[in-house]
Amino acid sequence: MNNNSLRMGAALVAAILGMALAAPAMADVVGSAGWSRATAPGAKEAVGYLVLTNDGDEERKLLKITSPVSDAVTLHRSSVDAQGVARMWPVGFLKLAPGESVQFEPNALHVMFTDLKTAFKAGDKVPLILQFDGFEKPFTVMLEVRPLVPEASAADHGNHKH
Ligand SMILES: [Cu+2]
Repeated sequence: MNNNSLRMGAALVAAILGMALAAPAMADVVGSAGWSRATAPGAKEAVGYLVLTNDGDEERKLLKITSPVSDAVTLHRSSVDAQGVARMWPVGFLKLAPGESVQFEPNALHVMFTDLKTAFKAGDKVPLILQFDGFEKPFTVMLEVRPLVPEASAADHGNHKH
């Protein structure tokens, strides 16, 4: 290989890399209607709700969920049984089929912030950063913090034990 072919090889590699990097981001998963609840004094946990919709034609898997307000952001599901006892368990990952929309809500699927770095106050906007497979970059959904209401804690958390 002489210098010229080396240079051409390097140029070709750069072109291929450039094409990969320039591939359009597939913005086919959309997050909307994000909200949360103000935290009680001293509380180290908070909840988050939103709607995720897969507008694309491929299944998308939620790989990672993070937020600057907490180092521990996980997905939970909760339900209330026939005896009125609320239970909650972690959900490892979430898949969205093409066209599928998933609604997070109290007593069902929710985002759980644990070990909060800062209290949530009504009117705050909390960023939730979601990374789906097939996306080069994560995207952010803002959660609008609603006031804490007396009955909310039970509805949001049930008998939540971490
Ligand atoms: Cu939870």
